[in-house]
Amino acid sequence: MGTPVNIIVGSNVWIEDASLAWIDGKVSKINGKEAEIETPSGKKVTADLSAVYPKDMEAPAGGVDDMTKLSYLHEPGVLQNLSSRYELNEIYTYTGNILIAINPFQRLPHIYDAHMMEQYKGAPFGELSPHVFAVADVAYRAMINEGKSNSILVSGESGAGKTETTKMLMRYLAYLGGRVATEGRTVEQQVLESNPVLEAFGNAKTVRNNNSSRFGKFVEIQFDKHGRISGAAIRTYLLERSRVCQISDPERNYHCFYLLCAAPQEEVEKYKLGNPKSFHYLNQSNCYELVGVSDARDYLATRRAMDIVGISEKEQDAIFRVVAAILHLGNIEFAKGEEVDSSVPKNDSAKFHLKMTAELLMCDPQVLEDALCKRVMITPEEVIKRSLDPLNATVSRDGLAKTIYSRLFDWLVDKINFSIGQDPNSKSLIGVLDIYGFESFKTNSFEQFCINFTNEKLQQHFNQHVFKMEQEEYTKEEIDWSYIEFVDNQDVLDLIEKKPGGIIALLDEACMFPKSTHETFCQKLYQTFKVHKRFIKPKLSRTNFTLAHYAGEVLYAADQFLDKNKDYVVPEHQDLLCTSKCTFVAGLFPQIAEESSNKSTKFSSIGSRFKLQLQQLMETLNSTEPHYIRCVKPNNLLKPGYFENVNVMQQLRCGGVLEAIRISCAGYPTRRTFYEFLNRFNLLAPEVLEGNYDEKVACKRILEKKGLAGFQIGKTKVFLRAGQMAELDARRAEVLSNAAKTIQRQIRTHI
Ligand code: AD9
Ligand code: MG
Repeated sequence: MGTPVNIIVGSNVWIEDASLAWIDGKVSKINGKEAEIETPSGKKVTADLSAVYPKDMEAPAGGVDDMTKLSYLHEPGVLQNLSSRYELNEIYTYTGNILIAINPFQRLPHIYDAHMMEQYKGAPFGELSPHVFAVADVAYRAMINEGKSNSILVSGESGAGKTETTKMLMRYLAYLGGRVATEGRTVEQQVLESNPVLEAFGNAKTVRNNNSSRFGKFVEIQFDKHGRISGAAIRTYLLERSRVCQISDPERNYHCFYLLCAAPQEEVEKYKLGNPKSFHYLNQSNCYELVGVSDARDYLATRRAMDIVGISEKEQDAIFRVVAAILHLGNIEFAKGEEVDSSVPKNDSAKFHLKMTAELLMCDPQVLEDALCKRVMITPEEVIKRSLDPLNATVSRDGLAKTIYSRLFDWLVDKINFSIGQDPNSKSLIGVLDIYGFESFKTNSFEQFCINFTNEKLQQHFNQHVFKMEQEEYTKEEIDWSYIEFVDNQDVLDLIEKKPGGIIALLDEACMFPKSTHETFCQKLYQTFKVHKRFIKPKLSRTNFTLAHYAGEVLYAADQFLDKNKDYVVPEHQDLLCTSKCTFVAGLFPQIAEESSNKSTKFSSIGSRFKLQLQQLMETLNSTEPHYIRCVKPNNLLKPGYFENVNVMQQLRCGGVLEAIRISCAGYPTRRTFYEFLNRFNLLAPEVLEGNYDEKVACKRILEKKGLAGFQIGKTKVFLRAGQMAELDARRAEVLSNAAKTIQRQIRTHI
């Protein structure tokens, strides 16, 4: 992405560096294609001339607020700009219309207060410093003025600040579309208070973020014809279920478990809770408390937020009773029973927790024990009760915990949606998307596969919007345009989601076929995608595969793909809970009418359902005008003040930010129809329009007369290079002010 410039001895330049990404220096010698560079520390390095970039010595010390204003546009320039701004706590920077937000990891004073909101309200985009409020404001104005739905897509890796950014956007939209001085539970207040509720049940401390969202979220805020918030719909995606029963040090389970253990004494006693250390689902990790967070206070805050979003006292009690039940459930350990391969609660403690679980879920303890330890097999001849060994009984127990928890989470989302209410007459909406960023760990499983699939989809949306649409417009207008290359990811998407033959389809097939194992599934993948350039079979591995994603290669371990893809509630669990005496619990497990006796036809998979959800999301997004916010995590210490170059660079590459910068500068960012152009600028050369004229020719002549070059004339529009519009506007202002002076003079002479 370099600008071809002459590099000579004495030039100030940037060169690549393994640990700092880029370092600066002065060229001391040039030998053929190689340059010798002296760094400020006195070190001498040689580098290929093609890898040496000029450094802008005139660049303002505090950086520029829009990357497209950089005079030398290349990676080191971009990085330098962001880092010098970050040092001054300027965490926001534009790249054209894209907002880059770098996590400050500290509360910056006043930048989100009421006064700030007031300032951004209605201010033209770009007039004030870059800010999330400015993006929300543009979306809101566009919606009001054009009656079109808008969406704001927030992306970035875990801990980059997506959720915080989303909350700021929602707060600002609630400010713009709220009813001033209305008391009580307003729609906008409910929309805002849905956040703490969902965070209590869907967020957890991970290594990457102390408050990591373990689900994706799309909030659709509906507005009435006066621009006031009139309803909202929250859609969530793929809650991480495995966390309920499996955590590793130093992570935590979902916040709600710890909040409940820190509840007022009478509640803790009512549910026979106590120290989180005594529960298996929590004590697999040594982390119980979070620095700067009071679980006791958050418990009360969550209760208050639940009140506001319309969850009744009775429902809240039932919700926390279910949360407590899950903790007790996790403590039911099994030992071998008398019969071969059977199991029974291990000891008195296990029996106590079994009794507690049954009591809290309001179901029969014996039926609960059977549901955990036995399976009913129906053959054409008879009904057989088969026992599970302790290991399988534990798997059954964990399965039950995950099912109950995910049903509880879905219930919360439905309830919030119901109580906020949808506005059927809403003409336009603003959607805010806060979804997990690209993930690549040492071992990656089905969750990462789905997450990365999401990111491929969103990347394509971004590509289409920023790149394809731009280029299509140029092609449509038949203007000369050498195509900027970008990596199209349609091939990865096909590989994943094509029906038939994509990975998800093959996985579903494997799940439906009783004899398949993860090995046979992988063999099938290896065979099918032998020559696919995005699919790599690692040498020596029989159960792993690598996908070349747009953001890099990710190695997936397929050993749990089949299990995790099965969207299946054990019938014994279903029967147990749908007959619970607690209407809330029974309501989480509605009885589904048997549609057909053939169960295999009713197969549903997490992968396919997720794919469908994503398709719907993309359809919604495609019907809106998108705005993008790219969040960046400056360091992995989660501390203020550290800006890790290599880390940030990697994130900018993954998010397509660098390509976006390149295209907005290399292309023609400003365009006007011939009519609009003439209307605005004919006064620059009125003689051009005298007599018969052709609009297109007239536009061209005005531009030429004003000495501009590099612009393009399309079929219906004029395309201007960055900065040219400003130049024309300045001349127009000059002409107008001269004209005004002349008129004043004439008036004066007449008096
Ligand atoms: V994840 O994919 O859900 O794990 P996010 O959502 O991208 O992740 P989050 O918004 O939760 O990250 O931000 C992580 C932490 O960074 C927050 O808990 C805050 O402590 C901190 N943060 C993020 N943005 C800001 C901000 N604008 N001001 C102050 C911030 N602190
Ligand atoms: Mg988040």
